[in-house]
Amino acid sequence: MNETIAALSTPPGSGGIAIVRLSGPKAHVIVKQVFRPWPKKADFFHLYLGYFFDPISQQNIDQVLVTLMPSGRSYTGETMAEIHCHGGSYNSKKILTLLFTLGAVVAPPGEFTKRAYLNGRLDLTQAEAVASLIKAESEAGLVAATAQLAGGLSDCINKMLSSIGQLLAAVEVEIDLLAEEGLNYHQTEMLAPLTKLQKQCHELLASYQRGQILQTGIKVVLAGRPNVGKSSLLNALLAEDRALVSSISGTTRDVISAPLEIAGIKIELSDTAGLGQPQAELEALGMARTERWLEQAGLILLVFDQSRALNDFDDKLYAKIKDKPHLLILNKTDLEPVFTTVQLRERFSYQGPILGCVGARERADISQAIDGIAGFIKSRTAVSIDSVMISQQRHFDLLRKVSEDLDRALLLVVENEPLLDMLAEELHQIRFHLLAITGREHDASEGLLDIVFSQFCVGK
Ligand SMILES: Nc1nc2c(ncn2[C@@H]2O[C@H](COP(=O)(O)OP(=O)(O)OP(=O)(O)O)[C@@H](O)[C@H]2O)c(=O)[nH]1
Ligand SMILES: [Mg+2]
Repeated sequence: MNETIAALSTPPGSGGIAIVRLSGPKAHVIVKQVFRPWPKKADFFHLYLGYFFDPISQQNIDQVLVTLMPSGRSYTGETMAEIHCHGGSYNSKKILTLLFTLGAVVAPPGEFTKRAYLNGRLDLTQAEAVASLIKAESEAGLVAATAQLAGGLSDCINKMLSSIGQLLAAVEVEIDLLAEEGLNYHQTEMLAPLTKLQKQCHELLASYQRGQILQTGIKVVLAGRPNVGKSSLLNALLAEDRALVSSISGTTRDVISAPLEIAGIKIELSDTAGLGQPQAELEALGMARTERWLEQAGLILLVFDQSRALNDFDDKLYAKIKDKPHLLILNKTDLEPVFTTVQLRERFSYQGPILGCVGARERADISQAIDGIAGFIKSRTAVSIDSVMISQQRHFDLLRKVSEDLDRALLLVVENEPLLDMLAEELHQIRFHLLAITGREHDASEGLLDIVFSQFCVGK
C-alpha cells in the first residue's frame, strides 16, 4: 500500500465538475507540483482555489479547487488530496495523466475503500455498505445501506462477540483451574447467554430476506390463464403501453419485464404468457418460459377474469404457485361477474386479499393492485428505525455457521459431564465466524488474550 493511487471519483463524461482523488504517501507532494498558487500555510480540509499547472508545457490547464487531508483523518486513512476540476472527459483525463507522470498509479476498482478497510477506517460490513449505497436504486435500499454504513450491523456483531468472549474466557479459565481445584463449572450461567445468542442469530438470519428485498428489490410476476388481462395490467401499472394487448388468446409469448417502484422498493414487474391449452408450438414455448419465471418470483400476482368461468387450468395453476408468495387479482370488474369472491376463496382455500381491478386502458383502475403490492412489501420489509438486518449472502452464510456452532455448544452445555475442551473449541469457532463477518478473523487470537487475562484477579 505504499503506492499513491489516483482516480476519477465522479462518472466519466461531461458534467459541471469532476473530482480526481489521490491517496498515498506522495499525494500532497504530487499535488504541490501541479497546483498554483500553493497556499503559504496549506491547512487540511480547506478548499483552495487556483490553477492546475502542467509542469511539462508550463501552462495552466484548468481552474480547480484543491483540498488536502492528513493520514489518519481521511476516508482511506492515508494522506489524501482531492482536485475538483471542470467536468469533461478530456480535461479530467489530462489531469489524471499528468498525475500519473508525476508518480501516482491507477487505482483499481474499490481500491480507496479497500485501503479504508485495511487501515481500520471501516470494517468489512461498512465497506460492503458503501458498495450497496452507491448501487442503491430505491429509497428503502438507500436507508438500509446507510444504516449498515453507520455501523448498525457491526455494533450488533460486536455485542455478540463480547458475550462469546466472556463465555470463552470463563471456559478457558475453568480448564486451567480444573487440574488444581476441581470442576467449578456453572451450567446455568452458560445456558442463558448461549440461548440469547442463538435467538439473536436467528433474528439476523430471518432479516436476510427483508434486507435482500430492500437492497435488490423484488421480482413480481403477473400470471394467469390467457386473455384474463395480464398485459393490460402491466401497462396500467407502468402507465405506458409496454406490452401488446389483444382480445386474441395467447397474445403474449415472451416474458416482458420492466422496472417500477412501489412503497419505496424497486420492483421488476414481468408479464408472462397465459397458462392454458396451447394452440400452437410457439404458445407452448411461451408457457414453458412462464413456468421458469414463476420459479424465481418474489411475488406472484395471479390474475382472473371475473366475466369468465373458472376451469381446471385455474386449479392447476393455483396448485403450482400456492406455496409461493402470491396475491389474487380479480380483473375485468367492469363486466358482469360469473363467480363471486367467496367462491374464489373457497375453491382455492385462499385467505389473503383479493384485489379488484380494471386493466382495460381507457377505464383502468388499479388502485387495489398497487395497495395490495405495497401491503405485501411492507409486511415483508417492516423494520423499526434501528432494527439491524443483513442483506449480503456472505453474512447469511457466516451466521448460519454461527447458528450451527451454537446448536452444538448448547448440546454440550446441557450434558451432565460437560466436555470443556470441546465446548471451548465450539466457542472459538463461533467467535471466528462472527469476526469474519466484520473482516477481523485475523484478530481471533490477539483480542482473546486480553479478554482471558482480564478474567484473572490481580496477582494470580
Ligand atoms: N372489459 C375489460 N376488458 C379488459 C380488461 N382488462 C383487459 N381487457 C381486455 O381483455 C383482452 C385481453 O387482454 P390482455 O391484457 O391482452 O390479456 P393477457 O392476459 O395478457 O392475454 P395473453 O397475453 O393472451 O395471455 C383485451 O381485449 C383487453 O382489452 C378489463 O379490466 N375490462
Ligand atoms: Mg398478454
